[in-house]
Amino acid sequence: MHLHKNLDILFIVPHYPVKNGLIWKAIEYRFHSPGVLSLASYINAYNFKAAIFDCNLEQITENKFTENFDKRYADTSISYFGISSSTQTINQALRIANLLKKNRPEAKIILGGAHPSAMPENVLKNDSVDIVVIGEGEETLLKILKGDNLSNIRGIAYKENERIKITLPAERLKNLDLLPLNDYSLVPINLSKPLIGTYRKLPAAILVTSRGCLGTCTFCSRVLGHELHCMSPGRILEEIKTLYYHHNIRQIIFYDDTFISNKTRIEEFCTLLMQSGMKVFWTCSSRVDKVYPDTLAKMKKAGCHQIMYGVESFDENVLKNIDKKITKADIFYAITETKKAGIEARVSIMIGNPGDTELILKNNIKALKKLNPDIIQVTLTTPLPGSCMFTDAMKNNSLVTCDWDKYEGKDCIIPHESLSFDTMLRYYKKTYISFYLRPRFLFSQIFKINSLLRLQVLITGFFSMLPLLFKKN
Ligand code: B12
Ligand code: SF4
Repeated sequence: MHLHKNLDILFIVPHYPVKNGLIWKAIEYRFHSPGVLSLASYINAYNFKAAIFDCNLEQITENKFTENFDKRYADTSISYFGISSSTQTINQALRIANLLKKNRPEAKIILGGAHPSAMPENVLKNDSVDIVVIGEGEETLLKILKGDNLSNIRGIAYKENERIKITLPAERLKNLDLLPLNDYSLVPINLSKPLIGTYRKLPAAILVTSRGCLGTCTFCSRVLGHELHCMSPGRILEEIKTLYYHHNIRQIIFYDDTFISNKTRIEEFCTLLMQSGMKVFWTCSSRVDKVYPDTLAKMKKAGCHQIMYGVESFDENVLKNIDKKITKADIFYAITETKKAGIEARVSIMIGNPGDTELILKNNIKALKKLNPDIIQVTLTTPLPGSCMFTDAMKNNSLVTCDWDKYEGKDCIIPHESLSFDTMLRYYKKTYISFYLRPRFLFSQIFKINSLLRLQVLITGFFSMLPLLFKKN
């Protein structure tokens, strides 16, 4: 990592503390922020000096922030601080902003990322925040650093004479290949730690190769909007080459919302990766309605070993209510074909969507057992800022709390029309336990043990279930 005496901008990614309870305590993961890395690489390419202080990747908790910040940056002059935040870290991000404003009053503080993009006015109410960047940040931030008049910069919210002004939305970047390659030396990439069960080889890193999603799911916070822009297969390969040859990365976790939405792009990528001779394992996410057996076969050959599918529910009515635009038949087809191709299927399921009943939740468990994916991930429906569900709940005054620390799927945020929160929690545990602790699943896992890593996955997975069995929450 480079330490400079003068920085035009220091990006800060707050630490995301995994709270006690539910299943997350047992299965930790951490990665760099692809958005912040892209911003810093872009800004540096324009001859400004940007650095990243990624407290999440480095596991620097809030109470250790000042000590670590001073150690690195006490003698560095910094013109701008750029803090990236989700809803779950916004309270901490604002406390950090207050601290920096007090100690470095001459520096300007900019916030960006999922939460500030969804709630710019709310974030700007904090006295320490000078500017909020809404949505994709590269071009907007460059204009700020160049000193353009704020009123002429699209895609920001700022204060003028105590009043908050929001400019017109920024135009989206149409060609992601024009962005400079990510400069991975800006982050300690080797500290990345993937979720247990989602990798075959270490070290691992994440990569995002597209921006935006054409989907309209009501629970999803769409930071970069509905337009979908993708890097070309060649560009993806260039990113992987840097990770592979300069940072020794052997596992890539694609964090695109829907990596395989474009059949031609993905197939070309697979061909290029196979021709390159690099031996990398990789995983990605997809919608269930974008699955083709011939593409899956190519993906498997090129090193893909797991696909995460946003299933959410097996009930057609609930799927309609959340505007998922998929059917039960799509789900069964995608998971079956994925397994047939020799790729693991990881499935996400939600509890507490509009229309859910106890019977539906029971049927979801039955369907999961029948379909038998390799990994399931259960979440309690949480209306995240930036999602339609959140906007509707605001309009209807049905939010139980606006304490953002509670928006991590552990607390009741909107009352459900028929299920109590306790019932939802009960089904959360029941889904995990009845899926993972059934003999068929356990036996199949024992037979899959062909390496130390597999054994570790099984043991960690088993122990992560114990709190669900014995603890009240
Ligand atoms: C990769 C990813 C992760 C990674 C990395 C997170 C990170 N710090 O970036 C990991 C796996 C660690 C992660 C974890 C979580 N994530 Co996440 N994650 C994503 C994902 C899939 C892609 C983000 C991404 O890299 N996009 C590509 C880049 C280029 O875009 P970007 O990040 O938005 O960055 C651009 C702009 O936002 C802006 N920008 C961002 N930061 C800043 C800062 C400044 C100063 C400026 C000027 C601009 C700016 O410029 C960037 C470049 O254009 C998004 C979904 C999505 N499509 O956005 C969810 C998403 C961001 N995650 C989400 C959630 C809920 C979580 C978790 C809580 C999940 C969990 N239960 O554990 C945790 C907590 C994260 C945290 N640290 O707070 C939600 C956040 C919703 C919200 N309202 O806050 C999202 C939007 C998913 C969703 N659709 O609901 N996540
Ligand atoms: S849940 Fe997935 S498919 Fe739906 S809008 Fe969000 S990213 Fe797109």
